[in-house]
Amino acid sequence: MHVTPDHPRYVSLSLRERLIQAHERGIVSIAGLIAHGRGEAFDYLLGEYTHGFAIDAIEAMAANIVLARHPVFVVNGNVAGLVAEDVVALSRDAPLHLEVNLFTPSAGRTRTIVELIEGLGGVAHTPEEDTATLPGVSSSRSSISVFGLGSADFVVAPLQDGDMVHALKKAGMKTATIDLNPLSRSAHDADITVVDNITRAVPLIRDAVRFLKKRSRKELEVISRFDKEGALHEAHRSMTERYR
Ligand code: PTJ
Repeated sequence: MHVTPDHPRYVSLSLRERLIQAHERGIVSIAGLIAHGRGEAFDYLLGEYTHGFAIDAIEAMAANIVLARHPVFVVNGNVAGLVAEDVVALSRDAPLHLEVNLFTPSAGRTRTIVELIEGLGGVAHTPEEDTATLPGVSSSRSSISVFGLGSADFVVAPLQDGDMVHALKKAGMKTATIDLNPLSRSAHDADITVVDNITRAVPLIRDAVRFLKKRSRKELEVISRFDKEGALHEAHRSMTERYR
């Protein structure tokens, strides 16, 4: 479908088109297309812009990335389909590790996503290089890389179905997520939740990381603290107000 910039829903329709094309290239699953529709509905309620509560979360996430010994960003089909370039750029700037971990398991899709990342100049871990097990996650997703998630002290796991963030926390890792749904399990389980569209959030995380790298450890420790309950409350409030 060709969408022209003068269409009133240009940005939203372009994202949809990007995801459909990524599905056709074997990156995004069918379930991923459904998940995107759910995200669109929440984004509509948010007014499709980045709120102050998301900016606060982005700054806290960026400070944690800079402070971490071994930060890891989890890439699934939707993340790769929507923001592969930005995520690779972030992984080089921070630096942080990327690990491909899929909800709907498929060796072929994992390989396609790894090739996409490598084509953009990035590197991605997969469990195939050396496997560890993450207890509490259903299916083959419990297989993680020893050098990626298996060594992580801070994990950014965006657009997750629910048990991943919970399991990472149980394994003792500090976690962050990006999720347009402030009611989701992941949004509540993560230490830091960015309620925003990942397409808007990742470029801002990259800017924040670049800026915060110049700050002292003491300053970073202050910025890294985050009032998650307050942020989720603000997200609920702004959605309800817009709905009214
Ligand atoms: O590629 P795979 O196999 O790993 O599958 C990935 C999906 C996303 C299909 C899988 O993790 C899944 O089923 O997720 P859920 O349970 O649908 O949850 C995804 C969450 O991401 C929902 O709360 C959505 O509202 C949210 N979401 C969807 N699109 C965006 C989003 N959040 C931020 N930005 C988006 N663009």
